[in-house]
Amino acid sequence: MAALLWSTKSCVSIISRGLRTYGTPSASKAVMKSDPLEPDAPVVHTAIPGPRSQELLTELGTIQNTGAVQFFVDYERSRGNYLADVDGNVMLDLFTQISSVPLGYNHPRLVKALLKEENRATLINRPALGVFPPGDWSSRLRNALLSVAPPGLNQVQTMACGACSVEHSQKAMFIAYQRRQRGGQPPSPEELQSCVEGHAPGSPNLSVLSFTNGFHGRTMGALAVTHTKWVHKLDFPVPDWPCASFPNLQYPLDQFHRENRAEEDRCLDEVKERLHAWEKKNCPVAGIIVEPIQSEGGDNHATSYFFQGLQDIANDHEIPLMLDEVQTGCGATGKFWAHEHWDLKDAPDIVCFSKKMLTGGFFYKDHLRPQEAHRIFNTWVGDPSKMIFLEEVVNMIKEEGLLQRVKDTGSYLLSGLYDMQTKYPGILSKARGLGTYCAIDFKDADTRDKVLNELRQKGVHLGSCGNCTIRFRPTLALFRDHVDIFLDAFNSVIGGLKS
Ligand code: PSZ
Repeated sequence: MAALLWSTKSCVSIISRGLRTYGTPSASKAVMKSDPLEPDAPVVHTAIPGPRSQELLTELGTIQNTGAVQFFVDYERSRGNYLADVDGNVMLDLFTQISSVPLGYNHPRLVKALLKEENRATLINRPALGVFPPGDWSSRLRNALLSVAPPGLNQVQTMACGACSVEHSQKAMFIAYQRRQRGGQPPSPEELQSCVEGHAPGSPNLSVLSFTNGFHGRTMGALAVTHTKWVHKLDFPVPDWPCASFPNLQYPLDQFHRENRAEEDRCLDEVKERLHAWEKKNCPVAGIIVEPIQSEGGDNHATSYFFQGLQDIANDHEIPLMLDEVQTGCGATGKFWAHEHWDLKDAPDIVCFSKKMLTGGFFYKDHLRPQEAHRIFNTWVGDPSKMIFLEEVVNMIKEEGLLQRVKDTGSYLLSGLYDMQTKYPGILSKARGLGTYCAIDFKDADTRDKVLNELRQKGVHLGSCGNCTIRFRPTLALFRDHVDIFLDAFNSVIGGLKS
């Protein structure tokens, strides 16, 4: 059954969109793919979610809230860029588990690594890495993580998930801030006692500066710097920490240079103002956190000028600049780390990762390394089994030149999106992207949601973000042929809206 499904030939015809013709893969043309067993095209038999998904939803609903569940997946039969559901539908997946599948489902390289005898103990046993690491732990860290460390950063800490990585990065900044305040002296007995009770001086009044529309995770420290939807924040107490405006730019960025420069200057001034204001409130800022491209908040970009300016401000105040690359990291922008696009004078102080990196964690500069044991710590502090797969992913990226692939496919996708917004100006706007990390806005949220649903019924799965945006978060192994399948479906859905 699975083999039959995977060999299904494309049934999508070549459609002219008036501006440009996209050829979809057909029996006569070899479909480009990184995994030979990937299907050639979507196959849809039922509505999505189908009857089996509905049944499973009812069953799961007796145990927990299922309001967010879209459909149930058959991970056994999902392959490459295609996600199979439990009703036998196969979708081109441009959202990939909220941006967290680097190579595709059941990639043969990962399956091979899974089956290797020498990996067995690492896959079965999950150690408390901070206290009982396996003998090969530092070589695994070097081969997988350090081989792709952002230039200038040579320290790394693994963690379980994105929020956990952000949370512990914040702690690293607070520890470093207080160490400097003490001028190299050890903490006083009073500090050691008062921190346990949750009072000053051991629990100091410190803050982290973040940005409007930023998203950094749902644990309490990460949530304190998250400013997206009410559903993330309602009912939770948060500290009074400073938040500055993230630039609200016009796209394409290079056509609005003057306006965008003025907007970025305004935001940078706001950052300086907030730093002073919180210093005056006796709640100084210990670090700045920002996403290279705000993702949950709506795929909001800023230019190199903004990030360079932010780094200058952080340096002037002698506080770290922490980049949350949980979603942007691992190649999707066409560089391994999104911040490599900006030509920063110096490396950022901290770079958090998770999602496509398969393990959470953060890279950091020497001066942020805690001096005492057990300061940045928990039971697992990561998972060595993820390092086996990450090493394969990193090797694949290098061997198959996937960053170049992302650039090529991404520029093709973006030009397709430009064409579509020219063709449907009342519906679509603000096509934008770096690599395949692309997005486009709709005239309103209802239209966006309707289009996402109709695309899914045609076997193309995408995600939303912000108020009225769809975002592309495909694997790094996406080819132009996949983009053609999307563009054909997109054109037909949007064309249908108009009539
Ligand atoms: O609804 C949610 O909780 C979602 S939807 C997408 C995310 C979370 N992204 C996670 C994320 C992120 O995009 C950035 C930039 N930083 C931190 C996080 C948190 O990562 P996790 O979800 O692994 O805790």
